[in-house]
Amino acid sequence: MNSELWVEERYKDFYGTKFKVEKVLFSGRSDFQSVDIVETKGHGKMLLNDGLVMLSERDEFVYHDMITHVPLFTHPNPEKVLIIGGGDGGTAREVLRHKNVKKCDMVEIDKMVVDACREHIPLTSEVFTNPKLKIYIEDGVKFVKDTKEKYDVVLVDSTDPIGPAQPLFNIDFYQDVFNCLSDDGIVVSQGECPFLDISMQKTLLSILNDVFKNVLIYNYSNLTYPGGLWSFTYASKTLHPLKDFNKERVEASLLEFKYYSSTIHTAAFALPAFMKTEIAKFLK
Ligand code: AG3
Repeated sequence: MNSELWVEERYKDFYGTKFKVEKVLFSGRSDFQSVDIVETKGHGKMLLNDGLVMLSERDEFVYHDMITHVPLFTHPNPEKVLIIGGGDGGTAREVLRHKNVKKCDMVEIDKMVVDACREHIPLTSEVFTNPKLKIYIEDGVKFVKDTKEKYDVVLVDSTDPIGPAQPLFNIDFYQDVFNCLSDDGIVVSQGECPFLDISMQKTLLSILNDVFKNVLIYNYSNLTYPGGLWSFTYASKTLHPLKDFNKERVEASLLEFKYYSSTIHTAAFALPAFMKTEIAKFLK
């Protein structure tokens, strides 16, 4: 009998990725989803929500660099940042490396994710003690509807468009995001895998198109999400991520990165032909 323990992410009903597990560190079920943290053999600790891989210690830097630094180096002076989701802390950690940022609000619907990551994944959650970070355990959809605050950048660090994150892939949500952004505000959102879910990308881009002036999509490659190539959508009121990007600001920041660079920033917007063909009419 094979006593080895593996965790398998099943993506929809046709694809799976498997990781060898050394130890289960946390396993719970919240009001919203199942939350598991496992120690894997090849990828360090791994967080799964509803059986979908959210992060591994081995490659979380790719996602967190790319969701954060592309908009924060496009905006000339990002002072207020809002994260919707992101309960592991990785996005907040990268946001708060930017010296201009005075305040970062993180709105995570699921307290269990925050608590389990605080206990088991300090690599991302150590930022929770940063005084510039305020964590709201609340529904992000309601938060953006109710807030009177204006943010320079909103980062939608969500799970897939199933389960608790589903309302985040909706036009009402993005209209409220628009309203809580400053006049030169930017929103970047988790945009799924172009190989596996281009129809979801079309939906998200067409919603953004109805609301924002600039709408683009950019890619990054990662190690643990199904399909390897993943994307973020970029939408803004005024600022263009290539035309308004000043790469001197990256060098002047003196920050060091494991994935992002000023060259990657620009290159990430170069789309493979199959993506262009499929989604050209949704880009501005
Ligand atoms: N957010 C989830 C990205 C989507 C992963 N999807 C999947 N494995 N099917 C990542 C949270 C990191 N802060």
